[in-house]
Amino acid sequence: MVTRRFHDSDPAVDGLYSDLAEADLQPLWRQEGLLPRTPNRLTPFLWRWKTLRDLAGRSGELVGIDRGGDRRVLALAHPDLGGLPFATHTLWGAVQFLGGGELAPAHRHSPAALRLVLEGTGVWTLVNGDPIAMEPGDLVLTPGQTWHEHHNPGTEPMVWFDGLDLPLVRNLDAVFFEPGPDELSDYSPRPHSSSEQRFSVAGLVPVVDPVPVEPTGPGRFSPLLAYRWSAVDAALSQLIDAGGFGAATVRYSDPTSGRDVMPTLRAEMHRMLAGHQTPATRRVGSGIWLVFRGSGSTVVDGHAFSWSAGDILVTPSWSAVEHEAFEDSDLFLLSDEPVIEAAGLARTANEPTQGVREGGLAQASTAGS
Ligand code: 1HN
Repeated sequence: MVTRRFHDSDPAVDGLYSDLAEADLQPLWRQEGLLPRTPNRLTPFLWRWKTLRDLAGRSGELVGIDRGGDRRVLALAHPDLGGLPFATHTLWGAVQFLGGGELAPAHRHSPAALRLVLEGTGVWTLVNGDPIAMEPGDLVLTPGQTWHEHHNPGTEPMVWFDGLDLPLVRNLDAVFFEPGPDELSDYSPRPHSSSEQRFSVAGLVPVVDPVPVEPTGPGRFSPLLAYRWSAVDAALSQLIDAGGFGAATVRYSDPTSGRDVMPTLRAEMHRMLAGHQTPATRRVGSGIWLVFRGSGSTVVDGHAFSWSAGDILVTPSWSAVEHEAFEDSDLFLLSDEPVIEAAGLARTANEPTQGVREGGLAQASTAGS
């Protein structure tokens, strides 16, 4: 058969296009932007701590915890994502406010979550019945399908960062959610969670027979559910002393396998001493940088963002990212890199330093600056 070649001016082509649309079909040759040369679906964006803290505090005064979702959570809603409450295409980022005397009741869901405590003291998160104390700088995991609830027995609020893989899991249409029982759980605060009692000595993991099977399958997430700031701080100080070049990074990992804490989420703490500047690097996958301590500036694809403690910066997939610390600084990074790696999509590249030229760069987008 001979293919009849259409020209765009041919009226038959218009007929073809409307018949295709009628049949819920789209020709590849009319798609634009489906296959960009490099990832390009997001721009960098920064939220300021002052805005986040003020609005979280006002929410605490005005809105009870039982108003849907059982959590007082302000989601980072990236303006590129069409009004969705998502920080990137794969990552949820938020600040959560739990006032003195409040309880965020038990539930569980398939999306995996972690928290990094920013302010307050004395809160307990029960994870599958194990009471985990939360203090500033601590990282606490609530892996997919684990029951979790938060208790604030004190009088002062606690504010923490929530990171989840919810956008990814939602796009995979794999979200399950279950509210907990109506009865309140009873818990006795303990100096160490049972997860830390068993798994917090580096290099030593308990031998148990038979191996318990976790609800989501063995080895799918870290059995150590809390990573204490004192340990992270000490590890970073030692690395800086050993390396002698003013910067060090630790990755939070599953002590039984060395893998990431959860299948979809990577968590790291990056320390830079005052004056340190990192090379400009690109990597596939998006990231949320939370400034835990210090101040500095990050150039993302030529846009300069200045930051200080509590600010949150989103870096898109394949953007060139370059940090400079003005004071000694600690940046927490949440990324989707385990998914990128599992899918065989990982790539990195080093770029020439972009530099921050006075007035030479657009001040990039920020919320509430
Ligand atoms: C969730 O369960 C918590 O348990 C926080 O603290 C944020 C965001 C989306 C979906 C579930 C929590 C959440 C969440």
